[in-house]
Amino acid sequence: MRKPIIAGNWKMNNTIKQGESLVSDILGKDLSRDVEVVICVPFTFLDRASKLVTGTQIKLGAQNMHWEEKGAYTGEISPVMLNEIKVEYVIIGHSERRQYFNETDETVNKKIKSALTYNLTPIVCVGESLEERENGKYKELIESQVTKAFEGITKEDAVKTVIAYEPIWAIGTGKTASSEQAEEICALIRSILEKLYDADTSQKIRVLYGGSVKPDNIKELMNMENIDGALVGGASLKANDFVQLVNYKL
Ligand code: G2H
Repeated sequence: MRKPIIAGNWKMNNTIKQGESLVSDILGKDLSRDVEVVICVPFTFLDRASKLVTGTQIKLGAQNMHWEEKGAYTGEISPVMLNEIKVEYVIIGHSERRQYFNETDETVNKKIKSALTYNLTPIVCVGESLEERENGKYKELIESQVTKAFEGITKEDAVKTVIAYEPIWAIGTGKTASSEQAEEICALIRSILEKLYDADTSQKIRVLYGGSVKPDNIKELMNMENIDGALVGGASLKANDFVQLVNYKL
């Protein structure tokens, strides 16, 4: 049984003050115990957020990290620094990082390995652009992204990861992939994992969908066999919406 995850990706939103108020609004409501709840907040809020969520059901994630432990990498944050403030998850290779900050399949692979070394759970993002979807090459692209991301990673480590399928054309655009489209690719990802490892390993890895997930489409998505949760941007910035997503079963 794969425990569902609802992970908020705040992106570059919320000052410390705004973050405190959002976290306290979320914690003020009942959250389903059957769901793993994660918030991935900006670096400036991580330390404060870590104190706020300690002892609660909410787990903390970063939105990026460098693969090295320390060194001359101006502007970067290391896995050791995330460990120090009890961060448990880290988003790796979000399409916005691939698109605006030159992340490649190679850096994604290095970051996943490093996250695993430092006991952080990587939420590995993959997904195709509109052009790739329209030219019909999207399945090959997903296969290549997943294969390169997991290169050199053992199955014992692979089961500790989470994958998020985020079609770029559905991110922040209000266009959601239909639940069937999302399921098709999440199932494909599982079959790629089966090829890379084995059936048992592929059944253990949680695959999330991300891209304009909202309270009114979460149920349909979660009903799909291969979708184990959601990586949520916009709707994670409103306490009511986020809590409704967490409580999708209720
Ligand atoms: C996709 C998603 C969260 P949104 O980037 O990672 O954002 O829900 O705003 O489309």
